[in-house]
Amino acid sequence: MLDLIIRNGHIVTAAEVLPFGTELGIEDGKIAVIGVNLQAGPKTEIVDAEGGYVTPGGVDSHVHIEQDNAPTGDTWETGTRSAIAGGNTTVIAFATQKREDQSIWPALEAYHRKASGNAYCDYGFHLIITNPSADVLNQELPALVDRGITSIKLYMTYQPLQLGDGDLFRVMMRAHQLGITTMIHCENNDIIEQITKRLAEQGNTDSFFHSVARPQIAESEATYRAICLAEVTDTPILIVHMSAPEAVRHVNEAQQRLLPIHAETCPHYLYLISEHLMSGPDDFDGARNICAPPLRHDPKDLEYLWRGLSNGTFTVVSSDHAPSTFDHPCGKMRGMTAVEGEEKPHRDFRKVPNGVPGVETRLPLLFDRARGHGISDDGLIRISLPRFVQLTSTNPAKLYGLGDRKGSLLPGFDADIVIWYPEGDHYVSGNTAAHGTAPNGINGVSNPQANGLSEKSRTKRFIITNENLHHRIDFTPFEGIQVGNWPRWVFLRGKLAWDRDGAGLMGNIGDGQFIERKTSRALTGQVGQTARGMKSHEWNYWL
Ligand code: DUC
Ligand code: ZN
Repeated sequence: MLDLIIRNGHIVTAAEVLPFGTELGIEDGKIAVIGVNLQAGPKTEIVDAEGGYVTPGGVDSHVHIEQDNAPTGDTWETGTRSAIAGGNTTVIAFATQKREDQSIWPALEAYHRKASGNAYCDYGFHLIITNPSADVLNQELPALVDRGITSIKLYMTYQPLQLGDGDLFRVMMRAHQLGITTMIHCENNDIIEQITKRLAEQGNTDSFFHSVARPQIAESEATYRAICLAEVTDTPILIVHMSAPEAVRHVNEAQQRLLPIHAETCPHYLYLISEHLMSGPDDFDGARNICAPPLRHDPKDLEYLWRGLSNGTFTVVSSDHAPSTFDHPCGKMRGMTAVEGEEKPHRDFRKVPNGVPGVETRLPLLFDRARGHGISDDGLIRISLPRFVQLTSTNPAKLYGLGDRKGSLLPGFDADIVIWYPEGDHYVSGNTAAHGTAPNGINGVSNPQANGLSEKSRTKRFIITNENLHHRIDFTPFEGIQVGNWPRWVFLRGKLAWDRDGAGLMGNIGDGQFIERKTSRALTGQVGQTARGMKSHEWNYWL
């Protein structure tokens, strides 16, 4: 007997938009059947999608939640409720090994403790490795994989986290053996430090100069180096949050040679430019948008990334949700300090925590461009609806070892589902009358904004405003941007977790479960190739 049937929706998969009339049948939290005229039993709840699109729940595979280095950021409670309100049913966050940690386990246990019982959506962890001792690589990493953590992240910048090429090589060789995906933050730290020093000597430390300190070439050089390391160690990598066309060109070239090089970008690199880092004469507002790699200078840079989404260069769009509160002495305003005897406060981008919030806005911002393919009449580059699903859900699930249960609307998969508002002529109203059970509360979460947009929803345009978001951050970098749709209903494993026109958040804190992941699958290129200029037998001498 089906628990739930979703009718009258346009179901979008990673491959196609299914014919209108196709229905989803859900039982015990899983998708049981996809078909037409599904039979309801006496207890089956019917959801009428009213002609709206139906997509898999978002898998945001790059979010920072409650990390030690972001004291003013989101907690697991606030970060995952924001995730759900933006249509995400799974997030993959980070657990960090500190440089002094000889073992990864204490840090990992601590991150588990923070998340357990406090999440509204399902979750996993990537491990950030900063001290790749022989013990960690040989003993602990295989045990980590057995515990369902099958991806690692390495940094080429930030002194407390950065690894040199030798360590990158050693870790990547191990990743190759274990079949796990390595994420890499690619920026050349020395270039950045030298430019930053010179900028400071000339008094150029206002928020805008963050983008000058981290030029495209710093991202591009490190990206090329990471690709070379991946090539010689024959291991799949994902280059996180790419913002520089100069760097993306290296990915393109590597993919043409069928190397397993994956690329990720984020909505802030698709919508914002360095102009958004400028502060006014008396404020430090531009500091809100400080993130690394930085926002780039030219709208053409954004266009290049959109083209990369459309043509398949990028595998994943994540949010890199890494918020810090703006108006807090440990948040973004840490960079603005009063100086005795000086009329104006001193503004210093070097003291500003990097990162912006975005887990809740990722899907609406991408969905807004998910119509057709190529360039539309308004000159904007579009992606297809299936491509939207691939980038935001199916690909991250497959790449990170969730490809047998998340990220696709298929029988046997978790019933993680987003229903969007009907569009155009299909649009009926923003009410929930078609919904079987009346929502009756927010289940313990104070969420006064849940209903805030229901009137606006009738206008078919949604204006992003921080007041209506569910993180605990005092700004969004996307304030004022209009998008054409928003997740109306979100189901987590078959249970209604978000009802935008009803009570908002419907799930309970703790509904989200830690999901053990399998080893990853390369989605681009293939492993088993010999690096350029090497003969295959060379491996035998040193492997
Ligand atoms: N850059 C990072 O490297 N980490 C978090 C946020 C950011 O902008
Ligand atoms: Zn990040």
